[in-house]
Amino acid sequence: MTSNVELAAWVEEVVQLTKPEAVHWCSGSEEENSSLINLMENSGDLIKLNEETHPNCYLHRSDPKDVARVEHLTFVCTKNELDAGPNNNWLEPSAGHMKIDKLFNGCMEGRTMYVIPYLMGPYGSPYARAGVEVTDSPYVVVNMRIMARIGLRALEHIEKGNGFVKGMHSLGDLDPDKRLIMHFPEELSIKSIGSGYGGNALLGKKCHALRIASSQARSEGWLAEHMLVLGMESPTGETKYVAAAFPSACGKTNLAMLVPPKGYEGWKIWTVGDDIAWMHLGPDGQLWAINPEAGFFGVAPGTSLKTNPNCMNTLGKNAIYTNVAVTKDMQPWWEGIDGDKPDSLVDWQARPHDLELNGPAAHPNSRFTVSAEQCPSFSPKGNSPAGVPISAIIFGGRRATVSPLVYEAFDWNHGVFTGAAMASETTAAAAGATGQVRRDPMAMKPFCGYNFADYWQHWLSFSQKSNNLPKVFHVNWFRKNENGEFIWPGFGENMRVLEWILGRCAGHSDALETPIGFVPRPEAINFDGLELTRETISALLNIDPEIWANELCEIETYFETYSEKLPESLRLQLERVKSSFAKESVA
Ligand code: SAT
Ligand code: MN
Repeated sequence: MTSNVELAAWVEEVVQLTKPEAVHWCSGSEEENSSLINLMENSGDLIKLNEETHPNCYLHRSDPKDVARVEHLTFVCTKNELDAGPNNNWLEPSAGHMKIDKLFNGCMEGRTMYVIPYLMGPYGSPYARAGVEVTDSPYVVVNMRIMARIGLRALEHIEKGNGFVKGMHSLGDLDPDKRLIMHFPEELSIKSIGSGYGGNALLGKKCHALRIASSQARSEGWLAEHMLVLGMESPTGETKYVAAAFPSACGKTNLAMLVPPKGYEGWKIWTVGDDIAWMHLGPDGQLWAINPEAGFFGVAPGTSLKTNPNCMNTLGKNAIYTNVAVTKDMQPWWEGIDGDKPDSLVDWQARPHDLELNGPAAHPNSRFTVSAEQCPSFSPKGNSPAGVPISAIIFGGRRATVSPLVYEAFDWNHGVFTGAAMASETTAAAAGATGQVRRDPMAMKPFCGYNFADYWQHWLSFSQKSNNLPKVFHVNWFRKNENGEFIWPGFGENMRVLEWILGRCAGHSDALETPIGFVPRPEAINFDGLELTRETISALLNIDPEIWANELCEIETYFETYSEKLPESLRLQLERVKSSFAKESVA
C-alpha cells in the first residue's frame, strides 16, 4: 500500500471499476518475480527454455491476433482536436473515458490486479519520471521489471511528492474488436485494454516515455524521442555520443550495439539506449540525453552473432522471448539466427514448423526482453543521472531509393526539416501491411502525443535557446539496386558512416554541398576492404533530381495536411531545397 493519498485513491477507483479478486502491490523483489514466473509456468503463459544453454530464460506465446502495436486503435484524447493533430486518432477526453471504461467495467473479475510503481530514467536523475501501471497480466509485471525500474524505490520516489503518470491496463478478453489504447496527456494518464503485446501493454515504454512524455516535454522545454543513444570511443580514449531516430524494426538495436569492423581496432561503441531518449538542454547549451528505459525489447528475427554479437551475448540468460520458435531441446530460434536451420522446430504458435503451410517459424515481430546492464557494450554512463552530451542527431528511414547513404543538414532548422520530411517502409512492428513507404517524421509517427505541427515548432524553438546544439544528419542503410538487393552491407560497417559523421562534428570530414545537404565525397568515407565497385559507391551517394522532385512534391502534400499550423520555417526550408534543385538543373 502507499502513504500517497492520490495514488491510494486512484487505485481504489480502478478496483471499483475493474473488480479484481485481489490486489498486489509490486515490490520488484526477486522472490516476487520468481513466484510470478511460477504462476505463469503453471498456467502455460511461460515455458521454461533450456536451462543449460539459456539459463533463466522463458518463452511466451501470445494470442496469434495480438502480436504488434495497433496504431488504428491508439488514441490521443485532448480537449481540443487540433492539439492531437492529424497525426493522431482523436477522441474528446470524456468520450474517450466513457468508451474505454465500458470495456474496463468488471474486466478483472476473478483476476489479481498488480500495482506496479515504476521509474523511467536512472535513480537520482533530475530527468527521471515516475508512473504507476495497474494490470491484470503477470507477463506485463515481469517484462516491466526488466524494462523499467519498478517497485519500492519507485514508490518511494512517488511518496516523496513527485508526480506520476497513471496507467491502467487489462488484457480484457484479448478480442481485437474490444482493444483500445488511449492517452490523456492533459490528465497524465493512459488506459489500455485488450492487448498483452509490448508496445500496447508495457505502459512505461511507448505510451508513457513517448506519447505522454513528448507532450510534457513540449510544455517543459525538453525532447522525448524515439532514438537510440550510443557513445563512440576513439583510439585516443575520447567518447562522443550520438542519438539516432529510426522507425521500429529498422536497426536501432543493431546500431546501438555495433561492433567496429576490421580496420577499426581501438574503437569502441558504448550502448546507452536502443529505443528512447529524453534530451534536456544543459547549462552548456548541449543536449544531454538519458535512456528512460532499463532494458531492451528488441526484434529477434535477423539477430545473430554476425549481425549483432553484443545482442546475442546479452540474450543468452535472464531473458523473456515472445513468439519465437523453439528447437527440439528447447532453445529459442528465429529466422536469421546463426547456424543451420534445425530439422524439427516448433513454430511461434506451437505447431510443427511448416514454412509453406504456416509461414516463418518465429513471428516477424517476435521479441526478446532483457536487461540493458547485461549488454557487454552497456555504457559506463548508461545509468548516469545527468545523461550524456549529444554531438550528433541522426535521422534515418528504410528507403530502397531516394535517400543517399548519409548527408548532413545545413543547420539546426534545416535538420528539423530533414527529420520532418522523413519517410520509411512499414515493418511488422505494427499491425497492417509491411513494405509501404509512409511519412514518419523523426520516426515519431506512431508515438508523438500531440500535433506534429506543434512538435516541429518545438524542435525549431531550440535554435533560439542554444548555439551549441548537435549537428543533424540523415542516413539510409537500406538502399537497393535494380535487382532489389541491398547495396550497403550495413550492421558493423555502419561504423564507417559514424566515423564520417563524427569527423563532420569535429570539422574535418570532407563533403560536397548539394540541394539536400552536405554529402560525403566518395573518398571522405572509408570504404577500404568492402570491395564496393565505383558504381555502387556512386549509387550509394547519388541524389537523383527527378526522384527528388517527386519526393519534394510528396513532402509538400504531406506538410499541407497540417495547413496553417505548419511552421513557416519548414515551408521556407522546402522552398529552399526546391529552388536549389532548380538552380542546379539550369547550371
Ligand atoms: O512494441 S514496441 O512498440 O514496444 C516496439 C516498437 O515497435 O518500437
Ligand atoms: Mn521503438
